[in-house]
Amino acid sequence: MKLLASLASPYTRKVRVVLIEKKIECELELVDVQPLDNAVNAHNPLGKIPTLVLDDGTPLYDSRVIVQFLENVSPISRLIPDDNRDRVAVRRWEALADGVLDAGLLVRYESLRDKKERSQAWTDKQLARMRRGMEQMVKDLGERGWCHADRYSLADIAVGCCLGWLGFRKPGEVDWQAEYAPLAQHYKRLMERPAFADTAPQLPR
Ligand SMILES: N[C@@H](CCC(=O)N[C@@H](CS)C(=O)NCC(=O)O)C(=O)O
Repeated sequence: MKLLASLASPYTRKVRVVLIEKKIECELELVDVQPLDNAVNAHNPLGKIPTLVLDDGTPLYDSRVIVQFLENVSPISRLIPDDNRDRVAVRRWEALADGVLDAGLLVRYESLRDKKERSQAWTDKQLARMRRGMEQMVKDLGERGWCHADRYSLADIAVGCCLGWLGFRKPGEVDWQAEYAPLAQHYKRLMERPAFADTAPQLPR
């Protein structure tokens, strides 16, 4: 298996953390998805990473599909519960974390446009979405040590990858560690796990 990846991509980090937790060997191929024509297009019409290419050449995307596949192929470290209500709760956490990330990425992409092409109203809308999402995370996390059912799961992985990227790229200069202290504490706890510490976001090489 080969994972088309970038060391800065938070969705790719989600897959990398799952691979490590489940002790699944996988080659990492670093790609640049910025150019219109890029190496990913041949495998994924959306031209996005992560894309996982299986040994028989079958490409899998996006990160949610890939993590489900990995969960199914290895019984080591169960990250997605079997029970329907528990599973849906974990996947809703993932949807929330990915949604905050989607908004953060839009803020970042907008900030990279020419100044006169930027829309402040658009940026503000995405920032408001990011903040509502993080407020919801704080509420849902409450006093618990883990996002769902007192055990580490894909919910924590998705939230951790989201927070790690927000700290790395700082879209909109939002200081989430100061504004949402319980999330900062949660991220600190996650970074104690080798799977997180070993995949901290890095600038593309
Ligand atoms: N929903 C997708 C999002 C993937 C995504 O947006 N990846 C970014 C990198 S972090 C990307 O490939 N962007 C390239 C582009 O938008 O052109 C997933 O979960 O895999």
